[in-house]
Amino acid sequence: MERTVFITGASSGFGAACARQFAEQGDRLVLAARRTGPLLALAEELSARTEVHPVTLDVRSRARVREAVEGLPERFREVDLLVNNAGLALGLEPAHRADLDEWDTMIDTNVKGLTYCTRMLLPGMVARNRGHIVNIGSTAGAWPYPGGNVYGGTKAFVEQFSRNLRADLLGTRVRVTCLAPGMAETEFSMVRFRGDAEKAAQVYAGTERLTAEDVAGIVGWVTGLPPHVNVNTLEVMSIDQSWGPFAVHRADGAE
Ligand code: NDP
Ligand code: 8X3
Repeated sequence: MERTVFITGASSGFGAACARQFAEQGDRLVLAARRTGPLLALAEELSARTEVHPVTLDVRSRARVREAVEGLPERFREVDLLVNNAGLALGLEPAHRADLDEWDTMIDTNVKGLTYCTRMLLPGMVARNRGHIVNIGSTAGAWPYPGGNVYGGTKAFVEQFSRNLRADLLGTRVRVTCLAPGMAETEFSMVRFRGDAEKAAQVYAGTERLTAEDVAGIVGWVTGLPPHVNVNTLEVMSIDQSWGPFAVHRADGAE
């Protein structure tokens, strides 16, 4: 059955890869992001396969999210699947040197924006008694690392919010999944390092990292399972990523 899929952060990375994958299946697409150029290019690319409604949207604006949802053309009104993917990390500085404006941006996007999109689209799903929300969390939401401070905090919110949503939705056929990927090569690190391509490249150098297509494939799998199967939380890493030992500070500086 063809579905209507609403993807936030569709202008690059995971969001764009999800859009391409769902277009292959003929799903109708609402593609949202701030950058109109890449959105329109993607909409044009995919329009040969499916119906696409691109919408320039900053998820940090509650009013704009409401307008975007209320302004959906008739054919796109009944959203079956929301991929709450728009998000970002800014900086890797320790908390005592981090930029408070950047902390605000991460909280406003990854936490508040995600809740706005959820709250505006959920009533329709509940009324139709069908739907699926896939929230993109991160390994950073479960596993701390130096400089992860607020970014990791926002992703921990995403994971617990996802579980709490399912608690509220018990008795409905609306599914909620938190997908928590590890390191994946997208524009993510260019954004985190404020356009420093060299630093961004170092993150992935010499590794077989996850790709946006890997993540889209997992979103496709999770949402294609029989409707009574709800994947609550799913953590995924590349084979080249794992945990380290606890860090210990020693007064004598010994390793
Ligand atoms: P990208 O930077 O490639 O994509 C991020 C997307 O989010 C872009 O389309 C961007 O579009 C959009 N976005 C950012 N801010 C806003 C906003 N205020 N309103 C609307 N859209 C916004 O990175 P990824 O594809 O990697 O990131 C997608 C998600 O995956 C994020 O939530 C990220 O935290 C998460 N993630 C990434 C991992 C990785 O290693 N890459 C691992 C785990 C999770 P635009 O700039 O046009 O608005
Ligand atoms: C992105 C993965 O490890 O850079 O969420 O935080 S990480």
